[in-house]
Amino acid sequence: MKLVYFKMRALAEAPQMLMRCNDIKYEYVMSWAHFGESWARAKPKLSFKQLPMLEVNGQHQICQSIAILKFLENTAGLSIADPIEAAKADAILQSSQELFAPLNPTVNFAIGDDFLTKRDAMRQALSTRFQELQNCLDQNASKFFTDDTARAAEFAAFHHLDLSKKLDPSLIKEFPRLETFMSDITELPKILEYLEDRPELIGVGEKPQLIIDGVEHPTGVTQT
Ligand SMILES: N[C@@H](CCC(=O)N[C@@H](CS)C(=O)NCC(=O)O)C(=O)O
Repeated sequence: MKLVYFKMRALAEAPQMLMRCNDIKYEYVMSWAHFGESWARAKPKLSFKQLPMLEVNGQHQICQSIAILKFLENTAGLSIADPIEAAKADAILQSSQELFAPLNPTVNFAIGDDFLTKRDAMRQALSTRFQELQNCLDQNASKFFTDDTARAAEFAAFHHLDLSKKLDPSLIKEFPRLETFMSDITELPKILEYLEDRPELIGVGEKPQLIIDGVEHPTGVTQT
């Protein structure tokens, strides 16, 4: 499988965590390397004109992060048999992914006063959704949302909670159950290894860059 994306810490995180944790082999490919042209030229040819995209067997292209995560969940044999429980898990997945904007673009790209304004404007909405996610965890006695298995919903929630620490590390501290959830995720096989190996995101709010193979690159959709 090929996961095609950009220089960002955003919608490619949860799929990668799910794949690493479940021994699904994949290659992470930058859009310009995959398409052999700039993103501006490749974009109009894509079905939904955005990334990430998962390419399977060199012939199937799956776009939309939730569809990618659900496909990977199925591939890993993690589907929830009970339709009610499955639908509830999907609701949590969708609610987690709704944290994407403005959190992810702000952390990856905003600088200076723009960063500070966006950070302060989104605080309340983030806290509300964090509380809702914490309530879901409080509804059962297991480690994760459905049981003790991490699936798409868990990896998506983890990513956004983790990214919020780059926006404002104090936010998550009001939610002890979410902190326990995050620490349980990091104890899963290969996850710590993934978190330590992935490109480091530095300069948030000032000059956001990803350190890829030891080299600092500005975040974005253009080749550097
Ligand atoms: N609903 C889509 C959103 C995808 C999205 O916003 N992708 C952004 C990067 S995170 C993108 O492709 N940006 C470049 C562009 O829109 O031209 C999903 O969940 O996959």
